[in-house]
Amino acid sequence: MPQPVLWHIEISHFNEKARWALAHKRVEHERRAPTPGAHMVVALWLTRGRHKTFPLLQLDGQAIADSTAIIAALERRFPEPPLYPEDPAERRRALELEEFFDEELGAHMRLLAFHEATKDPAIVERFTVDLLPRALADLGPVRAGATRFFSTFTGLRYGVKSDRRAELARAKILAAVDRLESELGSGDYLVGDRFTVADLTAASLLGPLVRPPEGPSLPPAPEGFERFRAPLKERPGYKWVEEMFRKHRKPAGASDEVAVDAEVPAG
Ligand SMILES: N[C@@H](CCC(=O)N[C@@H](CS)C(=O)NCC(=O)O)C(=O)O
Repeated sequence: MPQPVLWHIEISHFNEKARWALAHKRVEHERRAPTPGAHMVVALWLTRGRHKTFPLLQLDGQAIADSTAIIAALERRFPEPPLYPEDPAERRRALELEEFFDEELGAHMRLLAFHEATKDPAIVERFTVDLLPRALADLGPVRAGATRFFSTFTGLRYGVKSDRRAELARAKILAAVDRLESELGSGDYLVGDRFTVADLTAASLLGPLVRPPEGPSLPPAPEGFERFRAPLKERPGYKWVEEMFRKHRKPAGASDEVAVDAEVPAG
């Protein structure tokens, strides 16, 4: 069987979920990172038009989109070490928490980060340049075009310019931190006494807020985002995310990072 291939976006927290699951299970794999924007064409191509988001995992001849489906497939194919609890009631709860953080936190975190970033041209440029292939990033007109593309794309696709949506995103992130802390109580983990998919999901999706060193490398936080996160640093939920990354985010088992530009893959 060929090695699994993870198609991903380096800075993205939904993508970090899939990378973390692969690392946890020590699955050797290859990684490919097309330029964001172009990634939607790749996703549509690989899934025959069914999905347009990354992460996407090619595993045993199948193209699996969505971080939740990817973790489910990895759990079946590489059961050890498990991310799902064995006990059926605990498993249900872990999957419910995964869904809660996916639906109620993930997109809001992205929206707020982009909302604050698009107010700061220097950060947008730095961010865009990090995403471009090296040879292109050095060309002034390409940088300028890509920076404009980033602002337009995130504005149209995610509505990041809206102050009302940003306000909702702040409320949703705070509600997710509240829920995290109340679910944890005095325990170390969300479900039972072991690290599960629930912990992995909450920690990955809060990653952009906490910016732990073990997580993806991110451009400097925009000023508005920094103002939002600063008072949260003393919260138990924030410290818990730091601890999850420190204890459980093993380095990648990726054998290879293959830079892929806008080309559509074969197969
Ligand atoms: N629920 C999906 C969300 C993934 C997602 O939103 N990925 C973004 C990057 S962070 C993407 O590919 N966006 C393209 C689009 O929304 O069309 C998952 O868990 O994988």
